Amino acid sequence: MSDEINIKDLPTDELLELMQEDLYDGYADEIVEEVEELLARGMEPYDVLTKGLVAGMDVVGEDFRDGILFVPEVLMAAKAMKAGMAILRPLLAETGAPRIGTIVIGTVKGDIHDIGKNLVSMMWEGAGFEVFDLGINNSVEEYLAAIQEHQPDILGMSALLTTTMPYMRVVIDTLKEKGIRQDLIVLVGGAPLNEAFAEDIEADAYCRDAAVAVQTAKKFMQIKQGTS
Ligand code: B1M
Repeated sequence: MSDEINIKDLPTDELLELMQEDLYDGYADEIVEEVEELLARGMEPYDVLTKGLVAGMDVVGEDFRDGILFVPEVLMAAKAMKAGMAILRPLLAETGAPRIGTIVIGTVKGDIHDIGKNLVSMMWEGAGFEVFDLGINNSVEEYLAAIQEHQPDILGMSALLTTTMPYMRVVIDTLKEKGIRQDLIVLVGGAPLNEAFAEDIEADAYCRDAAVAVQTAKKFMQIKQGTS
C-alpha cells in the first residue's frame, strides 16, 4: 500500500494512520521507513512507539479476538512491530543516566508473547535500570538461576494468557520456600492481569503498561534505598 504513497508528502496524523494499517498488514519494511520518517520529523521515540506501533497492535488484538485475523497474520504484525521497535530501542535507552537498579524479567512458562515485555525492558533501560531479559517460556528454575547470577533488585514477570498467569504464583511461592522472597521486589504485568490478581499472588505490584512499570520500579527503588 505505502509503495504507491510518498510518505514524505503525508501529514503526520495520516502517516500515523498509514503506519497502523501497515502494521496490521505486517509490512515490516514500510514500518521501518515510517518510523524513520516520524523520527526525522522530530517526533519523540516514545510517541512513535505508542501512537504508531502500539496503537496498530491494539487493532490487531481486537481483530484477533473477533476471529478476523489468525495466528499467521498476527505473527506478521508482530514481526513488523519488532522491526519498528529495533529502531526505537537504542533511542529509548540512551539517557546516559547512572544505573539505578538491576532487573531480571521474563515471560512465564507456557507463554511465548514477548512484545509487551520487550517494550517494558526497553523503557526500564531508558529509565536507567540494568535489565537482564530472559525471553519467553521461563520455568521457575530459569528465574531462580537468573536471580542467583544477577542478584537483581527487581524480578519482573509477564503473562498474556489466562492459562499462564497462574504460573506467577508458582514462582513467587518458590521464592518464599527458598527464603528469598523478601530480597526481591516482584512486579508483574500483562493484559489479562489486574491489581487484585497481583495482590492475591503476593507480588509487590501490578504494572498496567510500560510507563507504569517505569514509575513503579523507580518508586520501589526509592523506598529500598530510603530516598523516598
Ligand atoms: Co496471542 N493471544 N496467542 N499471540 N496475542 C492474545 C494475548 C489474546 C488476548 C488475543 C485475543 O484473543 N484477543 C489471546 C489470549 C486470550 C486469553 O488468554 N484470555 C491470545 C491467544 C489465545 C493466543 C494463542 C493461544 C492463539 C492460538 O494459538 N490459538 C497463542 C498462544 C501461544 C503461547 O503463548 N503459548 C497466541 C499466539 C500469539 C502470536 C505468537 C501469534 C503473537 C505473539 C507474538 C510475540 O509476542 N512475539 C500473539 C499476539 C501478538 C497477541 C496479541 C494480538 C497482541 C499482544 C501484544 O503484543 N500486544 C494479543 C491481543 C491483545 O493483547 N490485545 C494476543 C502489544 C503489547 C505492547 O501489549 O503485551 O499487553 P501487552 O504489553 C503491555 C502491558 O500488558 C504491559 O506493558 C506492555 C506495554 O505497555 N506488560 C507488562 C506486559 N508485560 C509486562 C510485564 C511487566 C509489566 C508490564 O513486568 C513488570
